[in-house]
Amino acid sequence: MKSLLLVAALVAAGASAAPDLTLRYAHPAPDTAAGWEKEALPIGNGRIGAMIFGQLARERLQFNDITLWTGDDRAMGAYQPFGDVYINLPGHEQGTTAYARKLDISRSLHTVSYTHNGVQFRREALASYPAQVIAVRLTASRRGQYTGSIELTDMHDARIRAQDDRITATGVLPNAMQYASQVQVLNEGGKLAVEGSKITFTGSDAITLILGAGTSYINDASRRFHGEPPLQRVIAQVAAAADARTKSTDAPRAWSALLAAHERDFAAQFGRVGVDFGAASPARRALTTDKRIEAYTADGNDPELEAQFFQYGRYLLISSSRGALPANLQGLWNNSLTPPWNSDYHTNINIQMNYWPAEPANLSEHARPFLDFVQGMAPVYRKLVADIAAQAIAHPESVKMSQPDLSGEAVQREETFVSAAGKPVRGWTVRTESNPFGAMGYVWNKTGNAWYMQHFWEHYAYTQDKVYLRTVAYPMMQEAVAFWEDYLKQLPDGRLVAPLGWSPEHGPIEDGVSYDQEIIWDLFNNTVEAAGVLGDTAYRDRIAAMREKLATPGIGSWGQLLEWMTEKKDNVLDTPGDTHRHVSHLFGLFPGRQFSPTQTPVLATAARKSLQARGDAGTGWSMAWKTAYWARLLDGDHAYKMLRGQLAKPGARAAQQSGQGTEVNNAGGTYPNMFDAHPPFQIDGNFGATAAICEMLLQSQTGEIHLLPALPSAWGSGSVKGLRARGGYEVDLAWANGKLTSATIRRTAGDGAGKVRYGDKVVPLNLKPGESKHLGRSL
Ligand code: FUC
Repeated sequence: MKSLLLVAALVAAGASAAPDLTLRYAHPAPDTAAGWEKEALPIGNGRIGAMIFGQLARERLQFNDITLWTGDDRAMGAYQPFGDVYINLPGHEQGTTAYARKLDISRSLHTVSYTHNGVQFRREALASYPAQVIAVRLTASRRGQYTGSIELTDMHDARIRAQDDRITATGVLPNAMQYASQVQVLNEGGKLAVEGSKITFTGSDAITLILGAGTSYINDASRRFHGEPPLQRVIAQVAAAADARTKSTDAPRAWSALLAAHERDFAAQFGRVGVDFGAASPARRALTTDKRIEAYTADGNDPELEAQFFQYGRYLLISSSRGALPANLQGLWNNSLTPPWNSDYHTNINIQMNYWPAEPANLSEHARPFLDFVQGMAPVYRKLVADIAAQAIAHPESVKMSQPDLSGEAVQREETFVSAAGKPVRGWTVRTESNPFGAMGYVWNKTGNAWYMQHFWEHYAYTQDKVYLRTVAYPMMQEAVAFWEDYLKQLPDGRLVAPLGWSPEHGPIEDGVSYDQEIIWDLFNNTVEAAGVLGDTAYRDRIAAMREKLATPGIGSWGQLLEWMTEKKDNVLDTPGDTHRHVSHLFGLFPGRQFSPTQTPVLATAARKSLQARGDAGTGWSMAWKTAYWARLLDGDHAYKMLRGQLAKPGARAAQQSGQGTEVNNAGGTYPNMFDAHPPFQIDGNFGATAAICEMLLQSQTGEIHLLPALPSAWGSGSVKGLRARGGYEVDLAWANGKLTSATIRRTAGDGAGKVRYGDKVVPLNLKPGESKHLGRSL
């Protein structure tokens, strides 16, 4: 009876079966560039990864190492594709039935299965973090069925040779980066032979492939980013994975050891967060993912697909951010020698958005590659700024200050980095584009330094790791503060403004643009809090006083939050018809915390006005950012509308404009493989969507743990477990009929009291690490 009641209560609370976390398809991804981008499926261990096509007669794993870059400390270069592993199985393309291609994102396992000549064939593939290899296992329901060959290719003319059961590629890029890859072929039954640079197998029962890859890149400016040659490391990784325990290779055992260690490792991160936004219909569940996205585009109604999209962002972050470099514009998946925007590190939204989900979605350690990247680049950036300032002081006549361009796209300007007192500014800053050797390009994005610092602060705010704050984050934040202390300009009325900034990719270059002002406010505000935590009170008070002198964005003629200090009168900028994708002047709403409906309602109302005017359609990342904005404005239904548009297939805006009556609106959208479309594929939209969904469910930026701040009516009943809140908390929530039914808050770290908000009600929270509190529907 008791258990029946419990079941009834769970059903009432909307607890359904855990959402299906497997992407599935009934056909292979075409072996074309479009097939790669929209249909092939990604696996990755945070450093190396592959896109898998699921082809029958010639399976392709296009693989990458996140450090394989051309360019150097001057030339941007581009993130490079590494090579491919081909599995040739001649004849398998004909007469195949029961084909299924799947990616289970809760296990990080890719499978292909099909029947051919009455034999069931199966392939599994994974990218292991513990073993640092990619592994593929091919099995069949009958013995002796595998006859074919393995090829290893390379995109940069490496020397490739096959010997015994291994194929090895080694090469050097023009920038002197060394790289190596190796695939080992383990056969069970039948025989292996070397044929040129291929390995053939005849009549084998099963085949296991172990792929290793690496480069000599090291994130260390003092070594000019050149580390050890990778070949010996790659050989050792492959050998260890091929059989960790004995000298004679035992492929089934090697595979099961690899699989078990991989699953344990992956589950320990992925499994921290579970979501349930409600159940989809059995008819929807029966669809393959591509068809499901189409059905969703037509009528929504698939909370499981939304849950999958949320978790896909977490899957992609674990898979592309756990190595020597942070996730780039495509995470770590790239098939092109000339990828869009070099698949680089863009500083005016893109790299930051990649890391928005890391802390709230309980993947804090996956923020480290980004934080380490910033630390690693800082010496190069510091020297660059110092050199520019020294040059400007020694040769003032050499400084070419070009006119700000009022037409939209800004011209390149020269910076002096000389303070009003005629001295070089302290610290460093960034341009819009950057590579992993310290080279930067395109327009200066000077508050990029302060925006980066937000991530250092947030890492502390969520983890409450004071050693990290004191030894890593605080000194970095203070250096960024010093830069702005030296560089801010005082207006005659005493207000402080950032000189000559650019609201990203929009409008003129001028003093005091809102984007800059808000990011500097955020830096000062976080630094004030950090100084408070560390007891640095004199410094804290000085920075707090400076924060108060910063010019705050004004409110314009139609109630909008001004993007520039003065309202533009050119009939384009600052009009209700301006739908530019960057909405950077609302930074203070998200990811900043300067504006909020509860604490600064006037500014929040102006932000809402601006956001409404910018419209819902946008590129992938733009839509994700707007989703988060609506969540911070506590408008769950509008946030949901944005999510609906982003998760729809690309082209919905065109459909809407041509009168096809679709409710959804996007300029990006989601490809069949669930990669976000800028378009083209750009991963920030995936990460931004995951972060925005976190903001719909839980917020903590104002000092309160705000439960279900922007729950959309579409998610009537559901639950979430394991989201993180600032202050060292982990939160589980359940709701029914749009109302909170229970909350469990666990404290994992930190000290001091907190507060919990649901709707208008706020209650105090006093937890020590290890303690938890359960709250009911009325807190
Ligand atoms: C910024 C954006 C573009 C694109 C590029 C990689 O410059 O304005 O839309 O996302 O980064």
